[in-house]
Amino acid sequence: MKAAFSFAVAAAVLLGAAPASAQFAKPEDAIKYRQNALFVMGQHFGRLGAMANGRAPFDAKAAADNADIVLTLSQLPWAGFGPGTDKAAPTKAEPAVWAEPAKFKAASDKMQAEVAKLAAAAKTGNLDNLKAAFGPTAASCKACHDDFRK
Ligand code: ASC
Repeated sequence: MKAAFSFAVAAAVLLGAAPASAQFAKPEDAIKYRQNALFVMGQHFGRLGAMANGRAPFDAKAAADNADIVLTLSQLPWAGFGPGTDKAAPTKAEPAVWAEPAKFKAASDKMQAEVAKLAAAAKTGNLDNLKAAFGPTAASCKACHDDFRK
């Protein structure tokens, strides 16, 4: 039992340390994965934006639900930017993603931090809180796109 547990922990540690590309059968799959995660995230983020900007009526439950979806999705794309996924399929990702990994990680961390605040704001059920958190989150999306997306 103890040995089996140790083995499981060791396997988990090894898997965690493996390159992100190892999670995908082919580099094209990693590209598709990150693009689709970002696309779905954009759809749900857009619904929040419509409420924050008065283009759609504020619905507190929908806002909280959409923000939670964005929060989950915000954690996914990064595994799809592993080694060898820079040009295996059409992509708008700039070479800087792989040339400046620390800067890219900082940008993705910043976005996830803003999204976490957005989700907390949405849970308050207060439109003003949603509005206040939406702008900085959109700015964190844009900052990453400016530097890392064609
Ligand atoms: C969106 C979306 C993005 C961001 C970005 C913010 O709704 O799909 O990528 O907002 O445009 O500047």
